[in-house]
Amino acid sequence: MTSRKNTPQGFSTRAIHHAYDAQANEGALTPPLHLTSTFAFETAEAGAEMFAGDRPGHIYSRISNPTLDLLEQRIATLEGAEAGLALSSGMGAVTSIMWTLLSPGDEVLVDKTLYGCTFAFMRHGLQKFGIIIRHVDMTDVANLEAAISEKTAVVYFETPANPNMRLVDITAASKIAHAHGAKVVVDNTYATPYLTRPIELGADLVLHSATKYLGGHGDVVAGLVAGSAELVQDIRLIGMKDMTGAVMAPFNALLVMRGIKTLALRMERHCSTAALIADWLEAHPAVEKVHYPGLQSFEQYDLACRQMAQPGGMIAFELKGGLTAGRQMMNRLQMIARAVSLGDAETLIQHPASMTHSTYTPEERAEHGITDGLVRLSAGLEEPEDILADLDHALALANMQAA
Ligand code: 7XF
Repeated sequence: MTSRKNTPQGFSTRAIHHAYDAQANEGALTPPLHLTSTFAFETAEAGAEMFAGDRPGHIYSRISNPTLDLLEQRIATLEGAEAGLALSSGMGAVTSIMWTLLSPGDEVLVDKTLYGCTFAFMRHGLQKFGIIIRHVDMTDVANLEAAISEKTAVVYFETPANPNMRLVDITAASKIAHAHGAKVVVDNTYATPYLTRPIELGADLVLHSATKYLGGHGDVVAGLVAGSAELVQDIRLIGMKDMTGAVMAPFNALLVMRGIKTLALRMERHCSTAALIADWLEAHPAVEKVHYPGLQSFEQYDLACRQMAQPGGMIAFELKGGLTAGRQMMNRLQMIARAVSLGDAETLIQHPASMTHSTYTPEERAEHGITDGLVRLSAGLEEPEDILADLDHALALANMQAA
């Protein structure tokens, strides 16, 4: 037998074991919860050296904590990055990154479609402080090439984008950004590192709403960042420590680590169920259009095949009867929850125009491709036939109206 000693461990093995030694922790199989705000210094000099950055160790839990440290190492290995950072929420991650990277006068190029609160932060938050925000349709990287200039400090996008599933070619966008000295920040919440690893494709920073697939059970609000050790350290010590204070609680780090242990298994099921639902919806007479990267009708199907290991668990669709039919359908559902968020065990459905993306004005939504009739579904882990049965029952009314 050949020795497997130096073989890099696979995704799930690292998701379960990386950087933790039970024997160094009294044999505890699961990592200890370091429920402490502060850390005692051995001597006054040792404390001073830690504050000066000349000695490793924990000072205070707004800077670092051993429980968070383990989660940070796990997201780093799964994303193929040097370092990770745990934050209180996805928005804590977005804001801590941007406050760290930007100065007044800098320009940020953001994709056309962003999650509602990210959009609000960019447009109404950052812009108030003299940062220039320009939206670019990055589904065609030629638009990015045409828009970028020496003023561009950051290129920011989600892929797939919330809520309409548009994709951005990470490799091509990173090449263009780097040729102009800009940093690339990718929100990888929808894909997770199981399906897409932006750092390996050239991005500088990846962020997650770990509230979603990484936590996976709808019981925690959390954020994660991964990137180079230098950038992540800046975000920790500038953005998170001094500007947002968006620190993750140690207990939440344990919940996210527990979720990550089963990420691969859950993503397999989310993806296979979503593919079934997308096919079923596309064939339904009441359905106008389905946006799912696994469908051959998806405009960026080729890019999806290149960039995503599988097409993911999120589906957006439009009914022939528009908003009215969508609301009727949602109200007739018996098992599927009418709820925002995504990536939970429960199948969730929501209406972006009046919920997650109500931070856009109607004009902005029209301009950014978020139609009033768009419905978003997060495929859960229930038996696929039960999800289809619920949709079938709920769509019967819409079907009658469309006929
Ligand atoms: O601060 P959060 O953990 O809620 O994460 C913010 C966030 C960042 N990026 C993406 C792609 C997201 O989807 C989110 C949160 N989205 C939820 C949703 O779309 O349902 C929030 C419910 S209003």
